[in-house]
Amino acid sequence: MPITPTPKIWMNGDLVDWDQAQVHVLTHTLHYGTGVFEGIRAYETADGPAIFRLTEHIERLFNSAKILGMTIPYTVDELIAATKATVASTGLPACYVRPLAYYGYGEMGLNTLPCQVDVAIACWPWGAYLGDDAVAKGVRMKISSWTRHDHNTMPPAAKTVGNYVNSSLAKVEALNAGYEEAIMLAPNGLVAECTGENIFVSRNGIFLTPPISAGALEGITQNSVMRIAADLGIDIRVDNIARSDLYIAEEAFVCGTAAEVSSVRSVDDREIPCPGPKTVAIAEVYAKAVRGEDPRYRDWCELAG
Ligand code: PPE
Repeated sequence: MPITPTPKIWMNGDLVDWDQAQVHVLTHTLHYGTGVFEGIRAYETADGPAIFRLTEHIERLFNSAKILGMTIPYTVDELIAATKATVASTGLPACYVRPLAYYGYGEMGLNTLPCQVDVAIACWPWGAYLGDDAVAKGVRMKISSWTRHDHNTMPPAAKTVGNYVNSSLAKVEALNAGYEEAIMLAPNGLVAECTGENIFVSRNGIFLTPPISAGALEGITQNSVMRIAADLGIDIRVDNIARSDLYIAEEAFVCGTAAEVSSVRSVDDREIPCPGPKTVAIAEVYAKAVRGEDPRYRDWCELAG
């Protein structure tokens, strides 16, 4: 998806002009994938742009860094303030936000211990991630031939830059095969997640979403959707899902910051009733919650200004 520039990018403490936010080609992370990142959305609200669950996203960035063994040279509060300043500097009512902590220029080789840690935060307008009207139309999905990382290979719970080679392989394979998104299985064959979303499947009236132990990222949208569903009286649980559960699901959806809530229309050409009534109900409340329109979830919206 093409990027539309915004005026400023935050780099190591300063808001610099978009075109000046450059790195050297010998930046360590560019060679070895040794970075951590986040994906956050700011939504238009009556009180100005509000960044959805910003604190949890920045906390997860620090957890990813901890798993990688990287020390970010800022505090959580400093990066929360920096993210708010960056969003405010765009002048946009809504945008996507990408914080990235990476090993910078100055060291080569696999030893990251002497490397300098740089941090950047960029924003740009980003529309529908899995196509317009993804709740009503639904997404055609394919089980990937690529396996999600094993916990002792590349910890899937950390949002590290290098982890996304696996996601890109799966995404491109699915697109080339005529599908819109891929579902990744863990090394033990159970369902893990999608290339950039968590997955929920309804079986026998109960929605299930795979646990971190199955190779899923601890999704902040996943967490939000579980609270919303529970408040709607929908039975929703974290539990393992087998591939066959997908084929005979009563309804299914995927969710993530970029994708929001998107229905699943089919998996490996097995049709799933779409859009499912519970999916629609959850998506409607989620759309209101992120825009500060539901008082029950107002504390999830952190104003940029
Ligand atoms: N799993 C993966 C692998 C993943 O990348 C994401 C977010 C999620 C689950 C959902 O997590 P959360 O956003 O906290 O609900 N994917 C981000 C990156 C997308 C991209 O193309 O870049 C996102 O949605 O921002």
